[in-house]
Amino acid sequence: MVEWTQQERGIINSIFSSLDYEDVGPKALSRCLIVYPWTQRYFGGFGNLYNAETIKSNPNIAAHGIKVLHGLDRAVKNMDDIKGTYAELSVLHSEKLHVDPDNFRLLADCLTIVVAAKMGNGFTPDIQAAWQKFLAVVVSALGRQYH
Ligand code: HEG
Repeated sequence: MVEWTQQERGIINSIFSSLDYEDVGPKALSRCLIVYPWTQRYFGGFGNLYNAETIKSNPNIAAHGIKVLHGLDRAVKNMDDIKGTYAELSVLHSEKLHVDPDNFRLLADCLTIVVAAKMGNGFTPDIQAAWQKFLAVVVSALGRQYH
């Protein structure tokens, strides 16, 4: 089981409490689709993904980016059982959506880059460490139900 220090809990809660979901969610997902174009295959029904500009202005992608971020709220609220919290979501991504679990890390990395860019100097090594630990646990939990 993952152990969290009070400092780590504080950092994760404080990042999420000031997170601009409407800005960060779309930016992170569109960055993932642009930087790793093979991830576009899961979004065939989302409309125009022809190039970086159309991806960035695609309202379905924006909405889904926000939805994914809200999906992370559940992990923040259940930091001591992220695995259990995501059991169902992991099954959905595996069995129904057939999302390659490697992609969770790619999206997590894009999210880190977007958050770091927004926080600037505030994204200290301590904050980065807690943030990346949190995302690593999320990525692992989402990949748990694959077999
Ligand atoms: Mg996934 C649906 C969360 C990574 C592709 N994703 C969803 C949903 C949530 C979610 C909450 C809605 C589930 C529902 O309708 O019950 N996704 C989520 C998280 C992360 C993640 C928290 C990782 C941080 N998803 C992810 C990645 C891909 C992907 C990396 C593909 C590259 N997700 C995906 C697709 C759907 C969801 C295609 C269905 C979208 C739809 O048809 O509306």
